[in-house]
Amino acid sequence: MEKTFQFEADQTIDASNKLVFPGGIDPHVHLDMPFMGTYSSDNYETGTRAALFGGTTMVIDFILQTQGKSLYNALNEWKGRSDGNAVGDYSFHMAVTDFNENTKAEIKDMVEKEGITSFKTFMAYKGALMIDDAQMVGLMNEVKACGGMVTTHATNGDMIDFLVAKHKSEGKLSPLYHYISQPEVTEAEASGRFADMADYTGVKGYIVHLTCEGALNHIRDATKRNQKVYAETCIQYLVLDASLYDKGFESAKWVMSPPLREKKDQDTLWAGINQGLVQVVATDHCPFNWEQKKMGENDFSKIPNGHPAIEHRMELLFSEGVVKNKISLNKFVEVSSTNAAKIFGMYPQKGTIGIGSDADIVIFDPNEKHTISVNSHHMNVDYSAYEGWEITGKSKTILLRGNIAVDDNKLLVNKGYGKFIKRNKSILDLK
Ligand code: DUC
Ligand code: ZN
Ligand code: ZN
Repeated sequence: MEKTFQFEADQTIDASNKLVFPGGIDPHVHLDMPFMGTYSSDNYETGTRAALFGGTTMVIDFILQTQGKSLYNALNEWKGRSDGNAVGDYSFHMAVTDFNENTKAEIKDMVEKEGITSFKTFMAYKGALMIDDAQMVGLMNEVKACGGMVTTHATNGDMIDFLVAKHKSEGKLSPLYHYISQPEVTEAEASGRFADMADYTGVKGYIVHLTCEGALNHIRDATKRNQKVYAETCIQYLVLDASLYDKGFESAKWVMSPPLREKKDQDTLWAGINQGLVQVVATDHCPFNWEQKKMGENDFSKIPNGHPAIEHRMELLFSEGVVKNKISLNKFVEVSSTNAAKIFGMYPQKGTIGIGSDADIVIFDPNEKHTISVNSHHMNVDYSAYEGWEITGKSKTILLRGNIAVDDNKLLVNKGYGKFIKRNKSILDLK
């Protein structure tokens, strides 16, 4: 017999004419991250607060191991910046930048004691973050044995370094050459190589910030041999394109890696979402103030990579995706929340509305129009990458673990309310 539950609510929220969906999960953000000689400008407080205003109730940040040091050393460093500071919920991926016998011995504890079940790798950024293929295969074997997942920034670091050096030697120093130094083939090649290594080792694999047709074709090829490689794109790759690199130094606002691509890649990515090849839309939120971007005024390779988007992901995806009939409302919920919860081992605590779940809920006005601007956003960054964009649809009331966190543009919870979420192993029965 089906059970029925009856509760007397202590508070009733009128959601008539609104949509109600699970709190957004952004599994790719960089808060307070030491990177390229500076720190990303949103910390755990400002970043998770801005996320909440936009309907994202949980983020997953990246711990970066320092080469030569342990994973636990990095975990403690990241806890020092995050503990007690977040407004919204968060978790960590562990980026393994130096895989060796000592690191190998720490993987099991990360999964079983710390609830960190996904391990990020960089196939680029040689000298600081990149691991080679021998380390990659070794890490994959160990992570598979522990029941975790390996994720990757899939671009060919050596090819990119060659192109960066070439352009610099030719005196080509503007932000445009950041884009020209990372052509589609650099991402396609690395994506295919990663998929092949994941297939060989049998580990669960996930490609972060996939941007282009060439890379997506490797995901499609993997499915033909019955291998599921999960793929995430980011909101900017769906709605912005490389014509933004034609603005002189102003283009530094959109210097990120991988760079923005072509219109044809946007079409490919929307199709990839609808075909179930791309399961997640994240942000790679990594903001830098203009003074920080100016570190690369005379040399594109010194521009800190990254752009601000944590606050706008849900509303941009709704406005550009659902309102413009590129994706259905159900697909919107899957790629903005539910799939990330399943892939990263948080379902059904997160990513759904149901009895026993965390009651992370967005009440959303699908008709409200508003304009994105640096003057009204909540991110700690002094420009907007989407200045003047007109949006249809607004996150109005946001509940986090059953409490109203944001109501009509007012924050009702404090720094420290955000909780670290220990994660389980991945559930891979995505529909
Ligand atoms: N790409 C970025 O643009 N920023 C942070 C790291 C990355 O891979
Ligand atoms: Zn990356
Ligand atoms: Zn990133």
